[in-house]
Amino acid sequence: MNVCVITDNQFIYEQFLLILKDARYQSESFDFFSSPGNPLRQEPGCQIRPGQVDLKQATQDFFSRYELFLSLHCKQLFPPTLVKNHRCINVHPGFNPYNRGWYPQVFSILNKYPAGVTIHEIDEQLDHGPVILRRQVPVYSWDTSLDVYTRIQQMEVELLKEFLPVLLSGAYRTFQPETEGNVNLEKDFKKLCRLDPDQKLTWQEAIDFLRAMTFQGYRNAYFYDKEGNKVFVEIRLEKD
Ligand code: 0FX
Repeated sequence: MNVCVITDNQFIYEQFLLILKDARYQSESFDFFSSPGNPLRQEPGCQIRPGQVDLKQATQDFFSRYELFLSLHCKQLFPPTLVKNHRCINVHPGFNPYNRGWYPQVFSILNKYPAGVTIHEIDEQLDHGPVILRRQVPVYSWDTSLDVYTRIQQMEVELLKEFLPVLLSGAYRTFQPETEGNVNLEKDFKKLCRLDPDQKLTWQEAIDFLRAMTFQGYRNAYFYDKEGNKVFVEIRLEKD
């Protein structure tokens, strides 16, 4: 079977290549793409050369080459012609229907909705279609966004390892999530980043806010001091 894998996430890409080394997948054909402007690093010694695809510009001819489209953190919304006429599956780093959209674990730390992984068929709305499977991951009081995200990525890899044969064959039942849930966009995250030094919070709210925004390698939360300096803030938590 011909599978089109579209991913903008280097870690998931590399892990997926490892999964595909299993003998069960040797007779299947996987093509890899990322979104324009976001090239994947080619793995040393790996024959697979990832391409880039702009799904808005892609032709019917391109779509008809594949029997399955797999989004492993693809940053593009799949167009209606694609999702209506082809089987499309999304691996999403959130527990649908809660905090669909951008950076789910950040919002789960803040609003206490479940965090986890959802593998679902793609429809025209963001992280919305019928659920094939989903798993929750715990969020501890000492977790930062990075800690929860790392747990989520491990869970994504575990689920792909276990269920890829079923995803490929289509031998699964789906269910509709219990509610429409809620969606967060990139702009919602960006808005959160700017702290208001005069905002009144409890300690618990302040700690939860800062740990939701702490992800080593990214400068997220910031404030402007009286002199106009922009100052980034993160938190370190240590469980006894
Ligand atoms: O690939 P991904 O983990 O996932 C994102 C969306 O959250 C997801 O819902 C969507 N399906 C997918 C296509 O794109 O995103 P990322 O690799 O850009 O970021 C990973 C984490 O890094 C994120 O959860 C929080 C953290 N991060 C990222 C950026 C860019 C920050 O804390 N600050 C940032 O500025």
